[in-house]
Amino acid sequence: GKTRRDRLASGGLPPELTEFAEAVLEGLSLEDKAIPSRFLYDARGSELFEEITDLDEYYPTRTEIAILERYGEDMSEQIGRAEALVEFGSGSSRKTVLLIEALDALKTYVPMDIEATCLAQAKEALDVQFPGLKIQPLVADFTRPVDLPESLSGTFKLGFFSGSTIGNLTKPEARKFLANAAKSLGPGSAFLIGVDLKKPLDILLPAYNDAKGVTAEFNLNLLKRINRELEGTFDLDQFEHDAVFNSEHGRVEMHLVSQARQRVSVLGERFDFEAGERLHTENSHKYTLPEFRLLATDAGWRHAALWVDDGALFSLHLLRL
Ligand code: AVI
Repeated sequence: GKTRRDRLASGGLPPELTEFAEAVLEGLSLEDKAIPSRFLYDARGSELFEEITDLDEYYPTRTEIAILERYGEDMSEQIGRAEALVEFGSGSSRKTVLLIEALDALKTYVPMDIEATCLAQAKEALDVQFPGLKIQPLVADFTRPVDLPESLSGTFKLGFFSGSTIGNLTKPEARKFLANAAKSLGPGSAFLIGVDLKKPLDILLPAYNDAKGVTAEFNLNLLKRINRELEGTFDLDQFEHDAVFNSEHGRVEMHLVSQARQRVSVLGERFDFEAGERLHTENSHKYTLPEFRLLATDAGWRHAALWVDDGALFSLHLLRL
């Protein structure tokens, strides 16, 4: 029989939308409705996430930057004379700049992303600031093993994965990601990775449910995107943002809660929501220091060093192969 993907492909949907369409139709058909969080980041979603990083309640970005500013020299010493910096996901250039400035022997910067536009922006921002640095953007899905440019073979490479984006992966996905990164970077390399820490809920939950409602808008934007791109009929007033801590899995979860019994259609398929029924849209895992150490060593890395802010909100881990 024809798979949903075949039907979508023959239905005249542009190829870049089939992955989204398939994920949404599958996710809404589940007993516990859920859509993978990577689909939160359309142009508007990325803009809203940038806004989130400036919120008073959202401590991770500013804390990670503060750790890089305070300990950059020590990090550089501990890391050693890295010649190439390979960034997983072109993150905020502010963090990258701090790291580049601290690494004295750096010759090449390789920002990696699935989105070519993010990479062009990253290159533009850094070309001017670091004229001596060779910038080699790489369009790749970094959750899989990646072939790095031939010119990097034999050089001392440092991987960088900031922002606790690893927290948006489930534990098995995170382990797989770390193992794949080890394969991509190869023997002798190092990996610097930002990880958000477990903490009291009165700090954790407001970070995902801010007073201004920016996170709510970020979450609801997923429904807007479905309406726009997939002929969705979601009534945005009939869904409410909620963020909860799932202590069994050690993660903050974002949900959209149906405010009434209602029926929604997406690409002509109908989905029913009970009043109070939840659509799960994101996981953001939080680790204790030993939990992350164990995850990294399970994935084949050696844990080499660690930096944490005074409030123990956020951590940066240096791993080696
Ligand atoms: C990108 N990622 C690390 C953010 C987080 O904290 O999990 C995304 C986010 N979701 C809600 N607020 C921020």
